[in-house]
Amino acid sequence: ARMVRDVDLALSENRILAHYQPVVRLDTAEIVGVEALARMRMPDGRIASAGEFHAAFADPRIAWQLTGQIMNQVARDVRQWLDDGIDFQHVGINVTSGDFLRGDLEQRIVDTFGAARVPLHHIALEVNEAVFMGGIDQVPKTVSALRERGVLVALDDFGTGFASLTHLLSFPVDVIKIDKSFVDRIGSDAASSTIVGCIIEVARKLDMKIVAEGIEAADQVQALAELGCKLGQGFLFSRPCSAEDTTSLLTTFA
Ligand code: G
Ligand code: G
Ligand code: MN
Ligand code: NA
Repeated sequence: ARMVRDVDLALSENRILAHYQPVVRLDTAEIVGVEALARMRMPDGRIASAGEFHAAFADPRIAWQLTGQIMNQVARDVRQWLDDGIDFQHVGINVTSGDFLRGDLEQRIVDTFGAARVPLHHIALEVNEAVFMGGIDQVPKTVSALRERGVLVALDDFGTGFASLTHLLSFPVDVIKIDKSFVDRIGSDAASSTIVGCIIEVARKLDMKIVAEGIEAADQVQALAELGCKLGQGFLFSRPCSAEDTTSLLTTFA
């Protein structure tokens, strides 16, 4: 309850910020996109990461306001990057089940990015496995409607929940994000490498992109590249950073 109150206040005081983590090509470290991650500026000035206030996202009203404010900032920042002539592919936006339950997520995305003249193919909706497999009717419906409009859909945290490779055939997505827990075990655990190798092979056959998450070490890059993974993100390349710092990174490395 305390957490919900803190986030609610931060929302009304414009203290919820979009930070961004680069997604890079593993062979060249060139930035191809970013993932937006919510941050809260605390009354003492410290920046709290989403993990610290994640519990508040379970309140659908909070989740919806947060998604709205993050999308508005993303629209403004992407407009700036496009105006600066920066060549990048997409920005990921995390959404949760509450965002789908309201039924107007599609319209909100169309309106927000339309108003900023941001083409929808620059937007990637990140839906985690639990939400994807949660049996909510609006999820597959909204996902396919948005894909028809050109929005990319990423299956986030792949490998942590119940999504199987079979599900991917019935619920197509554009991007699979391999969870950090697999990336951590690659190299030290032969079974994890085999599983990740299979995911990559199936994704390639289904024409889906693969992004490995939470890369912290150079030997992980090596192992992922050997398995055929082309894209990744993680502290090794860059921590999530402010819109301003992201603009500098994109200007230099995109
Ligand atoms: O950035 P951090 O590691 O603190 O994120 C923790 C969790 O919060 C991750 O699971 C991430 O997907 C989620 N998260 C971060 N930003 C957002 C957001 O804007 N909306 C939603 N729904 N989840 C977010
Ligand atoms: O659930 P989701 O995949 O959206 O969560 C992304 C979260 O992972 C972000 O909050 C981000 O801060 C965190 N993250 C990104 N890269 C790394 C990394 O290399 N190591 C660790 N420990 N966390 C990371
Ligand atoms: Mn994500
Ligand atoms: Na992710």
